[in-house]
Formats: sequence, C-alpha cells, structure tokens
Amino acid sequence: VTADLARTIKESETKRDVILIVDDDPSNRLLLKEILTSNGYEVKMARKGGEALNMVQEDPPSAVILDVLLPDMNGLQICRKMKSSKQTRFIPIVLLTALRGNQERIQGIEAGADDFISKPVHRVELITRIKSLVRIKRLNEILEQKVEELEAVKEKLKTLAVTDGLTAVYNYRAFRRQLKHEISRSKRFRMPVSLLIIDIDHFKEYNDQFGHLNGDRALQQFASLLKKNIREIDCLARYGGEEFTVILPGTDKRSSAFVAEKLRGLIEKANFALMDRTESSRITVSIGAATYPDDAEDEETLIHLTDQALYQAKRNGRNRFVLV
Ligand code: GH3
Ligand code: MG
Ligand code: MG
Repeated sequence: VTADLARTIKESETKRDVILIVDDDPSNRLLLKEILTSNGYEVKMARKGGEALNMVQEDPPSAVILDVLLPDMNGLQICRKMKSSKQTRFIPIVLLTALRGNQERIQGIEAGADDFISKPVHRVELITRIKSLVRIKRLNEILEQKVEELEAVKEKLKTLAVTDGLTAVYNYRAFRRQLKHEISRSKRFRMPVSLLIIDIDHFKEYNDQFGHLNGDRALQQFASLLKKNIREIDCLARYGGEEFTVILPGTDKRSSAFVAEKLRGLIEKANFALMDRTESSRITVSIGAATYPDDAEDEETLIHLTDQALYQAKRNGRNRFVLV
C-alpha cells in the first residue's frame, strides 16, 4: 500500500502545474510570470476578478496568486467565492499584500486565503510558498481519491459478506440476520411472517446423471427463477447445498401455502439448460412452510418446524409442500 501510494504521489508530481496570476498591473504580472516559468511552472493570467473566476471554474489551476486590489472586484471576494464552491475550494490561494498589510492579512485569512506574499515580490519566497502549497493540494487530492476507493471496497466487501458465491442470492448468515430482523418487526407491528425451506428432490442423482458442473448451473438457474417470482420484500437465501429459504414478511399461513404451491409448480415446469447438450433437464422440489407467530415463538423453533415440514413433504413422496 505504501509503495502504491508513493508511486501515485510521484506520478502526480510529474504533471506540469499551472499557476493562475490575477493582477491588473502589467509589470507585476510579467515579473511573477518570469519567476514562475523559470521554475518550471505553466502560467495563466487574468486582469480582472470576473475573468479569474471564469478561468478557475473552467480549468482549475494548481494555485492562484491573487492581488488584493483589482478593477472590478476585491481579491478577498474572489477568495470567498472560490472557497465556498465545492469545485474550487481546494485550490490554494496566495494573496499579494502590501508590505505592512496586517489588516489585509487578517481579512485574507478570514476570506480563506492559504498564504501571503508582500510586494515587492521576493523570488525565493514566492517559489517556496507555491511549491509547498501545490504539494499540499496534491496530497489532499490523493487522499480524497484514496478515501473514495476505500469506501467502494468497503461496500463491495459488505455485499460479498452476505452473498452466496454460486447463486448470488443471500447466504446462510444473511438469512439468519434477516429472519431475526423480520421476526422482531413482526412482533412490533403484529404482522405474520412465513418461512419456506425449499429442497431440490434427488439432487444427488441429478449430479450423477449430468455432472457436478451442470448441477451447479442448475442451482444458479434455480435461484434466479425463484428470485424472479417472489416479491421485492421477500428474502431468498441459499441455506446450504441444494436447500434454499424464502422469508415472506406480512404473509399468513394461507398465503404462504399459495406461494409455496406457486413456486413448486413453477420449478416443475421449468427447463434447466445443460452444458454441451441440446436437451434440457427437469427438477422438482419439496417445500416445508411455517408461520410466526402461529407455529413458533422464536426463530430457532420456526426453522426447526419448517425443516420438519420439509422432511414430511419428502416422506409423503416429494414434489409437494407441507405446512406445519
Ligand atoms: P432428496 O433431497 O430428494 O432426499 O435427495 P437429494 O439427493 O437431493 O438429497 P441429499 O441431501 O442426500 O443430497 C443433496 C445433494 O446435493 C448432495 C450433493 O451432491 C448435491 N449438492 C449440494 N450442494 C451442491 C452444489 O453446490 N453443487 C452441486 N452440483 N451439487 C450440490
Ligand atoms: Mg435434496
Ligand atoms: Mg438437502
């Protein structure tokens, strides 16, 4: 990480920095320009405040050297404008002040100026100030970019932590968290929540017949078919192997039977594509269903009873659902 950061800083340092000079006095402008260009900076110039503000918006420079007295606008006003805009507030501003300009400096700091140079301009002083300000700006930008990158990685990790790698639906961990959440909501709002556990019938044979890779593909197609046929608020998860769970918030026993039967019929009719084969395959499922609070007082019991109903569906001959 440090090596990466060092490289980023080095890369950003090889770019030529553009300094904007804002001064209405031509000889002053030329002097500043000469000092900066002979030190490797690119220079842009503006005579008036309005012109300077436009240039800063259109193509943000690495720093601005700003005379306090300008024909159309006070330098302090420009400072305030630049520092209040999201786009330009990180551009360093050096104010050109009179030698004994203490009052000006205090006002300058209040307006957001980053540094001061007094007239007549001293070469070395100007260059050292500009150098360090440009460097700070660059580091700020890199820092901001790194923070953004980290945030993106954090989001990605968060998603990965709750997602099943094969089917991209929620994983077991997310299922447990979601069930807990829905049951406590259900308690609060006195609404039922139903749980389905769906297990593919004879999936071992499916693997034996079509191969494990086709088995994996079937699981993927299976999961996306289920996902497409439940509501947005329902939560589909891979419980493990070829077992899936669906949490149905706000769904009572009767409605859960309706959903279970709908999903069972859907799977029974679906064609599952196979690799390297033109024909497709068929799958059936057995489903156990239970409802909170009718059947159980807590999530452990709810899962246990749903599992027992599933077992019963298997014993009754598969390709069917059983309610607790
Ligand atoms: P039934 O549920 O109808 O009783 O029979 P079954 O053969 O489906 O049941 P069992 O639980 O004994 O076997 C489940 C099989 O599912 C075992 C395993 O080969 C297969 N399986 C589990 N996870 C995966 C997976 O990620 N990919 C593939 N291809 N197969 C899997
Ligand atoms: Mg099975
Ligand atoms: Mg199983």
